[in-house]
Amino acid sequence: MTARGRFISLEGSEGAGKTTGLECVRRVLAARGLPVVTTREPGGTPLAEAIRELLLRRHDETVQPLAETLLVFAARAQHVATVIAPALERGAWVLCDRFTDSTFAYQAGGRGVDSRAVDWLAERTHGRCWPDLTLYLDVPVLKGIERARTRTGGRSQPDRFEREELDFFERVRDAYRRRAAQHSRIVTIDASRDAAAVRRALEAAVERLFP
Ligand code: T5A
Repeated sequence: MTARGRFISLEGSEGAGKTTGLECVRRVLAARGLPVVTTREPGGTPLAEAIRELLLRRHDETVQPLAETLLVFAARAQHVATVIAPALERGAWVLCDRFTDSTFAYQAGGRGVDSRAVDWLAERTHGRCWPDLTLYLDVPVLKGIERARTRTGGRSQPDRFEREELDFFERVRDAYRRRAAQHSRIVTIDASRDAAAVRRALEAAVERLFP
Protein backbone atom coordinates (compact mmCIF):
# COMPACT_ATOMS: atom_id res chain seq x y z
CA MET A 1 0.00 0.00 0.00
CA THR A 2 1.35 3.46 -0.93
CA ALA A 3 1.83 5.82 2.04
CA ARG A 4 -0.38 8.91 1.97
CA GLY A 5 1.42 11.96 0.62
CA ARG A 6 1.85 15.17 2.60
CA PHE A 7 -0.09 18.38 2.18
CA ILE A 8 1.65 21.79 2.40
CA SER A 9 -0.11 25.14 1.98
CA LEU A 10 1.30 28.64 1.63
CA GLU A 11 -0.60 31.54 3.12
CA GLY A 12 -0.28 35.30 3.42
CA SER A 13 -1.91 38.51 2.31
CA GLU A 14 -1.40 40.23 -1.05
CA GLY A 15 2.21 40.32 -2.24
CA ALA A 16 3.53 38.28 0.71
CA GLY A 17 5.52 36.06 -1.69
CA LYS A 18 3.42 32.87 -1.79
CA THR A 19 3.89 32.23 -5.50
CA THR A 20 7.64 32.81 -5.20
CA GLY A 21 7.74 30.64 -2.05
CA LEU A 22 5.78 27.82 -3.66
CA GLU A 23 8.43 27.41 -6.34
CA CYS A 24 11.16 27.32 -3.70
CA VAL A 25 9.34 24.59 -1.71
CA ARG A 26 8.66 22.65 -4.90
CA ARG A 27 12.40 22.61 -5.65
CA VAL A 28 13.24 21.32 -2.15
CA LEU A 29 10.80 18.41 -2.56
CA ALA A 30 11.80 17.68 -6.15
CA ALA A 31 15.47 17.53 -5.09
CA ARG A 32 14.46 14.71 -2.74
CA GLY A 33 12.84 12.89 -5.66
CA LEU A 34 9.33 13.28 -4.24
CA PRO A 35 6.28 13.39 -6.55
CA VAL A 36 4.83 16.89 -6.22
CA VAL A 37 1.48 18.35 -7.31
CA THR A 38 1.35 22.16 -7.25
CA THR A 39 -2.02 23.84 -7.24
CA ARG A 40 -3.83 26.93 -5.98
CA GLU A 41 -7.02 28.24 -4.43
CA PRO A 42 -9.45 29.39 -5.41
CA GLY A 43 -8.88 27.22 -8.47
CA GLY A 44 -7.02 24.07 -9.40
CA THR A 45 -9.74 22.51 -11.62
CA PRO A 46 -11.61 23.97 -14.62
CA LEU A 47 -14.78 24.53 -12.55
CA ALA A 48 -12.87 25.98 -9.59
CA GLU A 49 -10.86 28.26 -11.92
CA ALA A 50 -14.18 29.55 -13.36
CA ILE A 51 -15.34 30.31 -9.80
CA ARG A 52 -11.99 32.04 -9.14
CA GLU A 53 -12.61 34.30 -12.12
CA LEU A 54 -16.08 35.14 -10.71
CA LEU A 55 -14.57 35.89 -7.29
CA LEU A 56 -11.74 38.12 -8.52
CA ARG A 57 -13.59 40.18 -11.09
CA ARG A 58 -15.57 43.32 -10.24
CA HIS A 59 -19.39 43.18 -10.34
CA ASP A 60 -22.03 45.86 -10.71
CA GLU A 61 -23.53 44.76 -7.40
CA THR A 62 -22.12 44.33 -3.92
CA VAL A 63 -20.95 40.78 -3.41
CA GLN A 64 -22.41 39.58 -0.12
CA PRO A 65 -19.79 38.17 2.29
CA LEU A 66 -21.74 34.93 2.69
CA ALA A 67 -22.13 34.54 -1.09
CA GLU A 68 -18.37 35.05 -1.43
CA THR A 69 -17.71 32.45 1.28
CA LEU A 70 -19.98 29.89 -0.35
CA LEU A 71 -18.31 30.42 -3.73
CA VAL A 72 -14.90 29.86 -2.15
CA PHE A 73 -16.11 26.60 -0.63
CA ALA A 74 -17.82 25.50 -3.85
CA ALA A 75 -14.46 25.79 -5.61
CA ARG A 76 -12.74 24.03 -2.70
CA ALA A 77 -15.19 21.11 -2.68
CA GLN A 78 -14.40 20.42 -6.34
CA HIS A 79 -10.67 20.94 -5.85
CA VAL A 80 -10.32 18.69 -2.81
CA ALA A 81 -12.44 15.88 -4.26
CA THR A 82 -10.87 15.79 -7.70
CA VAL A 83 -7.27 16.97 -7.19
CA ILE A 84 -6.01 17.19 -3.61
CA ALA A 85 -7.44 14.02 -2.02
CA PRO A 86 -6.64 11.73 -4.99
CA ALA A 87 -3.06 13.08 -5.17
CA LEU A 88 -2.50 12.49 -1.44
CA GLU A 89 -3.98 8.99 -1.73
CA ARG A 90 -1.56 8.04 -4.49
CA GLY A 91 1.35 9.25 -2.34
CA ALA A 92 2.05 12.63 -3.98
CA TRP A 93 3.01 15.73 -2.03
CA VAL A 94 0.49 18.52 -2.59
CA LEU A 95 1.68 22.12 -2.56
CA CYS A 96 -1.22 24.53 -2.50
CA ASP A 97 -1.10 28.33 -2.89
CA ARG A 98 -3.75 29.20 -0.22
CA PHE A 99 -6.31 26.91 1.43
CA THR A 100 -8.99 27.25 4.14
CA ASP A 101 -6.82 29.47 6.36
CA SER A 102 -7.35 32.11 3.63
CA THR A 103 -11.11 31.86 4.21
CA PHE A 104 -10.64 32.42 7.95
CA ALA A 105 -8.40 35.40 7.16
CA TYR A 106 -10.34 37.06 4.30
CA GLN A 107 -13.99 36.09 4.79
CA ALA A 108 -14.08 35.78 8.61
CA GLY A 109 -11.34 38.31 9.49
CA GLY A 110 -11.69 40.70 6.57
CA ARG A 111 -15.44 40.54 5.81
CA GLY A 112 -16.76 39.66 9.25
CA VAL A 113 -18.39 36.31 8.38
CA ASP A 114 -18.97 34.26 11.53
CA SER A 115 -15.92 32.00 11.90
CA ARG A 116 -18.23 29.20 13.19
CA ALA A 117 -19.88 29.19 9.75
CA VAL A 118 -16.43 28.88 8.15
CA ASP A 119 -15.59 26.03 10.54
CA TRP A 120 -18.85 24.27 9.68
CA LEU A 121 -18.29 24.64 5.92
CA ALA A 122 -14.68 23.45 6.23
CA GLU A 123 -15.80 20.35 8.10
CA ARG A 124 -18.41 19.53 5.42
CA THR A 125 -16.09 20.37 2.51
CA HIS A 126 -12.86 18.63 3.48
CA GLY A 127 -13.34 17.04 6.89
CA ARG A 128 -9.93 16.21 8.32
CA CYS A 129 -8.08 16.94 5.07
CA TRP A 130 -6.05 19.85 6.46
CA PRO A 131 -2.47 20.71 5.48
CA ASP A 132 0.25 18.90 7.44
CA LEU A 133 2.27 22.10 7.25
CA THR A 134 1.18 25.66 6.51
CA LEU A 135 3.83 28.25 5.72
CA TYR A 136 2.39 31.63 6.65
CA LEU A 137 4.32 34.48 5.04
CA ASP A 138 3.81 37.45 7.30
CA VAL A 139 4.47 40.88 5.85
CA PRO A 140 3.32 44.38 6.86
CA VAL A 141 0.28 45.29 4.79
CA LEU A 142 1.79 48.28 2.96
CA LYS A 143 4.93 46.38 2.04
CA GLY A 144 2.89 43.51 0.61
CA ILE A 145 0.67 45.84 -1.41
CA GLU A 146 3.73 47.62 -2.78
CA ARG A 147 5.26 44.29 -3.84
CA ALA A 148 2.01 43.15 -5.44
CA ARG A 149 1.89 46.41 -7.43
CA THR A 150 5.41 45.99 -8.74
CA ARG A 151 4.95 42.24 -9.27
CA THR A 152 7.16 40.98 -12.09
CA GLY A 153 4.95 40.62 -15.16
CA GLY A 154 2.27 42.35 -13.04
CA ARG A 155 -1.44 42.31 -13.78
CA SER A 156 -2.68 45.45 -15.52
CA GLN A 157 -5.70 45.99 -13.24
CA PRO A 158 -6.05 45.28 -9.50
CA ASP A 159 -8.58 42.48 -8.83
CA ARG A 160 -11.67 42.85 -6.59
CA PHE A 161 -9.71 42.01 -3.42
CA GLU A 162 -6.75 44.22 -4.29
CA ARG A 163 -9.16 47.19 -4.44
CA GLU A 164 -10.02 46.84 -0.75
CA GLU A 165 -9.10 49.49 1.85
CA LEU A 166 -6.02 49.17 4.09
CA ASP A 167 -8.25 48.36 7.08
CA PHE A 168 -9.49 45.24 5.33
CA PHE A 169 -5.94 43.95 4.87
CA GLU A 170 -5.04 44.80 8.48
CA ARG A 171 -7.98 42.64 9.63
CA VAL A 172 -6.83 39.86 7.28
CA ARG A 173 -3.33 40.00 8.76
CA ASP A 174 -4.66 40.03 12.35
CA ALA A 175 -6.79 36.96 11.58
CA TYR A 176 -3.81 35.13 10.09
CA ARG A 177 -1.66 35.92 13.11
CA ARG A 178 -4.35 34.77 15.55
CA ARG A 179 -4.76 31.53 13.61
CA ALA A 180 -1.00 30.95 13.51
CA ALA A 181 -0.93 31.32 17.31
CA GLN A 182 -3.66 28.66 17.65
CA HIS A 183 -2.41 25.94 15.28
CA SER A 184 0.99 24.28 15.56
CA ARG A 185 0.90 23.18 11.89
CA ILE A 186 1.20 26.88 10.92
CA VAL A 187 4.79 28.14 10.78
CA THR A 188 5.15 31.91 10.56
CA ILE A 189 7.89 33.16 8.25
CA ASP A 190 8.96 36.80 8.47
CA ALA A 191 8.44 37.67 4.82
CA SER A 192 9.47 41.32 5.17
CA ARG A 193 13.09 40.18 4.69
CA ASP A 194 14.79 39.95 1.32
CA ALA A 195 13.95 37.08 -1.03
CA ALA A 196 17.08 35.06 -0.18
CA ALA A 197 16.38 35.17 3.59
CA VAL A 198 12.74 34.17 3.06
CA ARG A 199 13.84 31.31 0.80
CA ARG A 200 16.25 30.02 3.48
CA ALA A 201 13.51 30.17 6.15
CA LEU A 202 11.10 28.26 3.89
CA GLU A 203 13.70 25.60 3.11
CA ALA A 204 14.47 25.14 6.81
CA ALA A 205 10.76 24.80 7.68
CA VAL A 206 10.24 22.15 4.99
CA GLU A 207 13.41 20.24 5.88
CA ARG A 208 12.05 19.84 9.42
CA LEU A 209 9.40 17.50 7.97
CA PHE A 210 12.18 14.99 7.29
CA PRO A 211 13.65 13.15 10.26
N1 T5A B 1 -9.17 34.44 -1.30
C1 T5A B 1 -8.59 33.23 -1.56
C2 T5A B 1 -10.17 34.57 -0.35
O1 T5A B 1 -10.69 35.68 -0.14
N2 T5A B 1 -10.56 33.47 0.35
C3 T5A B 1 -10.03 32.22 0.14
O2 T5A B 1 -10.42 31.25 0.82
C4 T5A B 1 -9.00 32.10 -0.86
C5 T5A B 1 -8.40 30.76 -1.13
C6 T5A B 1 -6.54 35.15 -4.62
C7 T5A B 1 -7.44 36.12 -3.89
O3 T5A B 1 -8.50 35.34 -3.40
C8 T5A B 1 -8.73 35.64 -2.04
C9 T5A B 1 -7.44 36.20 -1.52
C10 T5A B 1 -6.76 36.81 -2.72
O4 T5A B 1 -7.04 38.17 -2.76
P1 T5A B 1 -4.01 35.16 -5.23
O5 T5A B 1 -3.61 35.37 -6.61
O6 T5A B 1 -3.87 33.83 -4.67
O7 T5A B 1 -5.48 35.78 -5.15
O8 T5A B 1 -3.33 36.00 -4.13
P2 T5A B 1 -2.50 37.28 -4.16
O9 T5A B 1 -2.15 37.51 -2.76
O10 T5A B 1 -3.21 38.36 -4.90
O11 T5A B 1 -1.21 36.85 -4.97
P3 T5A B 1 0.02 37.77 -5.20
O12 T5A B 1 0.63 37.30 -6.49
O13 T5A B 1 -0.32 39.22 -5.06
O14 T5A B 1 0.93 37.51 -3.99
P4 T5A B 1 1.99 36.43 -3.67
O15 T5A B 1 1.81 35.21 -4.51
O16 T5A B 1 1.98 36.28 -2.22
O17 T5A B 1 3.34 37.16 -4.07
P5 T5A B 1 4.39 36.86 -5.25
O18 T5A B 1 5.20 35.70 -4.92
O19 T5A B 1 3.66 36.92 -6.56
O20 T5A B 1 5.29 38.14 -5.09
C11 T5A B 1 4.82 39.44 -5.42
C12 T5A B 1 6.03 40.28 -5.94
O21 T5A B 1 6.93 40.47 -4.85
C13 T5A B 1 8.22 39.95 -5.17
C14 T5A B 1 8.02 38.95 -6.32
O22 T5A B 1 9.15 38.84 -7.13
C15 T5A B 1 6.84 39.57 -7.05
O23 T5A B 1 7.29 40.55 -7.97
N3 T5A B 1 8.73 39.34 -3.95
C16 T5A B 1 9.64 39.92 -3.16
N4 T5A B 1 10.30 41.10 -3.27
C17 T5A B 1 11.17 41.40 -2.26
N5 T5A B 1 11.42 40.59 -1.18
C18 T5A B 1 10.79 39.40 -1.04
N6 T5A B 1 11.01 38.63 0.04
C19 T5A B 1 9.85 39.03 -2.06
N7 T5A B 1 9.03 37.94 -2.24
C20 T5A B 1 8.35 38.15 -3.39
